[in-house]
Formats: sequence, C-alpha cells, structure tokens
Amino acid sequence: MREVVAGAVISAGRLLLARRTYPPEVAGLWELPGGKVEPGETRGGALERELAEELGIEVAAGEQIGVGVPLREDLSLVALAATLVAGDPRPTEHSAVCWVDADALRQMAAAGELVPADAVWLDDLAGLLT
Ligand code: DCM
Repeated sequence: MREVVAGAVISAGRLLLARRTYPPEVAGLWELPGGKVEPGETRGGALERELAEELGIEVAAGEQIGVGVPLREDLSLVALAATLVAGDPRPTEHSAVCWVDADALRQMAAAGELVPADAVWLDDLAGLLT
C-alpha cells in the first residue's frame, strides 16, 4: 500500500491551492499540493520534500486533516496541515497557485474546480480557515 500526502498549507489565514496539469481527468483542477511517500519516509517528511521540489517553499508538516481517501486499490491519499516557514510558492509542476479564504474555497468546490478526492475535505479545510 502506497500513500500520497497532500498539504493544507496555511499562511495569514489562507489556504494554498495548486492547479494540476495532468492527468487529463483532473488537469485544470485545483488541489492541495503533495506527492507520494517514499519507502522509509514519514508522511511529514515526504510532504516537506515534495513542497520544496514542486513549489520551492519550506513548510513544517503538522497533524492529519480529515479522513484518508482511497485513490486506487494500492494507493491512498492523506492530508496534513502545514505551516509556511519560508519562501513564496513558484510552481514547477503546476500551472498556477492561489491562496484562498473559506468563502473562496467553498465557491471553488461548488463550481467543481477542486480535484474530486480533495473535495472530501472541504468542511475540514474551511474549519481551519475560520
Ligand atoms: N492526488 C489527489 N489530490 C492531491 C494530490 C494528489 O487526488 N491533493 C492524486 C492524483 C494522482 C495521485 O494522487 O492520482 C498522485 O499524485 P501526483 O501525480 O501528483 O504524484
């Protein structure tokens, strides 16, 4: 069983979202950025590495948010809260990033602009922002 870890990065009361470019089903939709946990890594360590690679930011990973979401038979997705320690996100794999408050997050979810797996965490994420 492999895990993908996604980060709910909060700074100044806003949540960081990143726009996917692949695969076609979810290209153009917004997600909590992250990636696969490698063998021997902790979830938090994997998140900190992935966000440095993908966005050039330093974050401190925290507690799990919401429930784990099965992606495939052999892959599940978990979200961790994270605080921005240093840097300004500059996407290398995503097409854009944005910072949203709870209202903007809910509007994007209602418009179907979030990756489906991440939409499961809407109330958990909105709760962190209010
Ligand atoms: N994924 C997701 N939500 C996220 C991050 C990733 O649903 N916040 C999914 C998309 C892919 C898988 O996890 O199916 C692996 O992600 P990646 O391609 O970014 O490594």
